[in-house]
This record gives sequence, structure tokens and C-alpha cells, in this order.
Amino acid sequence: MTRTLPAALAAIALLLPGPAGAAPPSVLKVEPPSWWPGHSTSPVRLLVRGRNLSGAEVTEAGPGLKAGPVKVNPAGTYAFLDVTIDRQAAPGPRTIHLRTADGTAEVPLEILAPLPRAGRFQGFSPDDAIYLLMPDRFANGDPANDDPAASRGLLDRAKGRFYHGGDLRGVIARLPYLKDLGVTAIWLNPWYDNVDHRNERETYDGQAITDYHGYGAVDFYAVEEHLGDLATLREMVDRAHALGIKVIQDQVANHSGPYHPWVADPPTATWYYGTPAKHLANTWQTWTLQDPYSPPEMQKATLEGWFIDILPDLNQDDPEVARYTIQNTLWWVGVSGLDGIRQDTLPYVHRRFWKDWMAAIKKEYPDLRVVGELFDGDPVLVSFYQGGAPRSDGIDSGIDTLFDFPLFFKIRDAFAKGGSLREAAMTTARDHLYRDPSTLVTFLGLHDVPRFMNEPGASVAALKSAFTLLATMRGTPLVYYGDEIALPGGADPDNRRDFPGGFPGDARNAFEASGRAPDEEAVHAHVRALLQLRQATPALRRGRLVNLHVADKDWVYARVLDGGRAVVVGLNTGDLPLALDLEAAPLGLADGVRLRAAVGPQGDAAVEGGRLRLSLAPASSAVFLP
Ligand SMILES: [Ca+2]
Ligand SMILES: [Ca+2]
Ligand SMILES: [Ca+2]
Repeated sequence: MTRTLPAALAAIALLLPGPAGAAPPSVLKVEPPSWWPGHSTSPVRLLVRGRNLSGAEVTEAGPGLKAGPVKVNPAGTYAFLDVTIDRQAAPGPRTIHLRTADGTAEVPLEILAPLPRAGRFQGFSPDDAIYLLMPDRFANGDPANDDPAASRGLLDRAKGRFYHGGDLRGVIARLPYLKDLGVTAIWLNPWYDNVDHRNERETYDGQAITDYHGYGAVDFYAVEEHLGDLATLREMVDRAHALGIKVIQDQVANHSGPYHPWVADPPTATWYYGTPAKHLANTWQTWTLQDPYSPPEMQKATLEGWFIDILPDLNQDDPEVARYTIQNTLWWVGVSGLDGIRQDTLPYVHRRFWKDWMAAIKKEYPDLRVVGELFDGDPVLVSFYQGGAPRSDGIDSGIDTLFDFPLFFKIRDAFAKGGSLREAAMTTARDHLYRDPSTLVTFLGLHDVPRFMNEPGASVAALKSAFTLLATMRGTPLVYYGDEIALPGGADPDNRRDFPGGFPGDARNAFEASGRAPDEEAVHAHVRALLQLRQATPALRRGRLVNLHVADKDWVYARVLDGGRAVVVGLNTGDLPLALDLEAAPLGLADGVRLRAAVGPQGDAAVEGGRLRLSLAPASSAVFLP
């Protein structure tokens, strides 16, 4: 076969790479993929990932939309595109058309009808009891997603840092169990899409691991395929709400996962603090963040360093990053109807960003609540992050509340390490540092620390008493999945064992009393009784905390509401029985009132002659109600 020379040259030209920009544009990803008319964030700024986007302009936006201008990064791989949605725009899919000198591309955007507000976006408060569960380790409700096509080979229940098969469908199946336990809110470790292959940057037992825990996002707008999908997430939220259970999302603003596409190709030159090749490692010096004598240079590695020298640290000083993260937060809330946010690694992000982030949340969802993680035992530092007033740096973070790590450490010391209960009382004595200590989220275990039962002095009796404190103390109690059945476990990942009975083929089912060993049943019954009593007793949720007696091995306090509604709590960590005769005046109860132990060993207390007389068995606790 022969052909003319010009035709042959033209055929060759098609096979050769053209001059820069000669290829047509294409779109790979749009974030957010959907938005609402009448939203407080308007215009919404789309981050469009694609190819050959340089010079892109909007040619058509679709009914009810105005789009543009477009800003493209030098590599032509990301476009920022503002979209204004008309208040009257009808819900449904739209297509925004982009044109470059070399062709056109389509940007899909879904216009959503806002979810009805009733029963959604509710926030959480001391009236709630939160349950933290790691979705991969709690219950497997859908074996079809155990080893998904998109990410084969990451499932191995024999390995602590592989996927085990738990999922959102499993959470849905166990909502009635949680309801029965007295739980009114669930916090799930992150459901963001994590990397689809092994994480070669980290090893454990000499092996590459997986990001089963959810803290290494590769897509902030997708649900991890091992856990389910967006439809299942929405179903979980709706079904939880139907049972009176709120949902708290675990969000991570500080960093992405090491395999996020941004790492190799950032949307802006300053998307992260540094690059994989050149960045600071985090030095964890959170104390410098409120130190009047630490200049920004001293704080830099803590705010901008990469976690474990691996996790790319997002630069919230880049306005595009700040905008992206704020919209991402609002999107998850808006698409699912969830009620609260747990924000990871709070102190490692500049406080000026939290102020803006919280303002955007409250503007759209005034009742939503945020609890921040500041892993530190010093209430001076933890309280510095609670919003409500500008602090010494002139910034009001706006953050609603914090986890009570300071009290957590003292609970562990007092009940499981032979330490003093007085230290716990001395920690709550610092409550004046907080703008509102009543909302602190209290706990005796979570996914980042060894289990309570792993402590050297732990026992079933000690765990029960620690739960008594948790359920009756000021704050919002949090139960870490499995602690209610005294699940053992050491450091991560041993503290994330599978809940017995949550997985096909399990030898027993501890979600049911018949599947629990006697000790497990004893703790479960105790926690259930406490949480149900807390729900039924306003003084335990809202009452003033009043100390009646504080010593190394025993602590008696009351939660007091006006009108004689006082509840007395007694804790005895010693090995001797205790008989106390205490000043009764702070209780506001009339002489002759008898109190009955509603939870704990049988026992009575009485107010006589202005004195409160009560007794406590060794290593026990009791909640006395008039
Ligand atoms: Ca599964
Ligand atoms: Ca994935
Ligand atoms: Ca940071």
C-alpha cells in the first residue's frame, strides 16, 4: 500500500506528543461533587482535577448556575472554579462546560435539595452518652465488601494492621444493641477513602501495613470502600436518628494520607507545608503554642511539621486549602445530616484557621457541636483551645469542647495503677480554666491508648468503679467500644481488637448476654445501668458537681440540681470497707431523707442531724438517689 507523503506525515504527527497545551482538556475529579441552593457558603469553589486545563474558560453553566472565573495551576492539572447557585435552582445534575484552545471538557455538579433540619444537625451535650467505635473492628454487616475489587488483598483478620471486614452495614445492624446500652451518640473513626494498596511507608512486624484505621485519606469526598458507600452512610445516620442516636464524624484537617494525589501534584505551590523531599518533622511541642515566650519560629515544627515524618501537613494559611477544608466539612454534614464532629490532632493546626472553620460551621448549622482532640494531661493547655473568648494570642478558637485527657490520665492512675483519687479531684479543681467544663468529653479509654484492662492494676471491680465515675461526673461520657465488656488489649493495634460476635464465624456473640462471660456480663450490666440511670436522672447530666469528701482511696461527690434533686456518688478504691459521716449541708436535702444505692452494691445512705452517713464496700462504687 502506498500513500502520498503529506498524508504519511499527518499520520505520524498524530502519534507524536504535540506542543504544550495542544491536547484537549479532561476532568478526573470534582470536589465538592454537589452543593445546595441557599447555602451560607456561596459561591462554592470547585476544585477540579484534570489534564490540560490551562486557559480553561466556562462556556456554559447549566440552569440556575453561574460559574467562573476559573483559576488554573501552572501544570494545568487543577482548576479552581466558583459556582453560584440560584436560590430557586431545581435539584438535579448539571454540567459546566469548560473550553481551552484545544478542546472542551465537562464538569459535573449535582444540585441537592437541602435535607429537612428536624432531627438532624443536632449537636451533642452532657445529656448524651457517646460510643466510639472503629468501623473496621466493630461489626461486619456486608461480607461482599471485605476484599473489594478496588483494593484487593488488604483483608487479614489475623493481622492487627490489616482490614478485618467491619463496615457501616455492621454498625446499622448493632444500633439496637447500642440503644439498649444507653448510648445516644456514636463517633466512628474516619470513613474517608484510604489508600487501596498497602502503606509501604509504615511497617509493623516487618511488614507494610494498611490504613484500616481511616486516618490516611486519599479522597476526602468518598467513603472507604471496605466500609460501604455514601448511600449506606446516609442510611446509617437516618437509622441512628430514628433510634434517638446521634452521629459524630471523625474529621482530619491537619494532614492527608501519604498517598493522596495532591502529594505528587499539589493544586497550589503552597498546598502543603513543604514537600515529600523537604519538610519539617513534627516535634509535638504543643506547650509552645500558648507560651508567651515562644515565637512563631519555636512553634513552627509543631504546627507545620509532618506527623511521624510521613503524613503531609496541609497548609491552612493557603486560602485555597482553608476554603477546601471548610467546604469539605460542610459537605459531609449537609449530605448526611450528622450531628457533630470530632476533630483530629487539633493543636497542630493554626488557631486562626479553627476560628474561621468554626464560624463557617455555626453559620450553616448553629446546633452542630465539635469536640477537639488535644492529647495532653495539662488542663491549662487543653482549656486554652476551648472557644468562647479570645485567649492570650487574641484568638477565640470557637471550638465547642475538648476531650478531657487530663481527667482520663487520673482515672487510669486512680483505678488501675494504684494512684490517688485525690489527683482526679484536683484535676476537676482546675475546671475554672475552661469556658465551659460541663461539656468536656470524659472517657476511660479510646483507640489511641492501651485498654483499661491492660493496666497493671486493672480488675473488673476497678473498671466498674471507673465507669461509675465516668457516668456521674460532669461532662459528656464516652465509652470506647468493647470497654463495656472489659475487652483487653495493649498498645495500638491490640487495643482495636474485633468486637466478639461482630464477624461471621466468631465463636461467640458478646452483643448478646448469652455470649458474654460472667465478668463481661457484670461490666456490661453495670455500664447499662449507669447510662440508663444517667438518662433518667437530670441531676447526673446537669447538676452542679459538689465535693463532699476527697481522700487518696475514696471520693464522695454529689450532682445537685435545685429543688432537692441531689445524687450522691461514692467511690472506694481501697481494700477496706468505708463508713463516712459527712457534712450534708451542700446537698440541700432535708433531714431524714434516705438515699438508696441505685447502682452498685446494696446499701443505703441517710441525712440525719445535718450529717450524711454512708458506707461503701471495699473496691466498690455506688450511686445514691433520694
Ligand atoms: Ca464487610
Ligand atoms: Ca480505599
Ligand atoms: Ca499542621
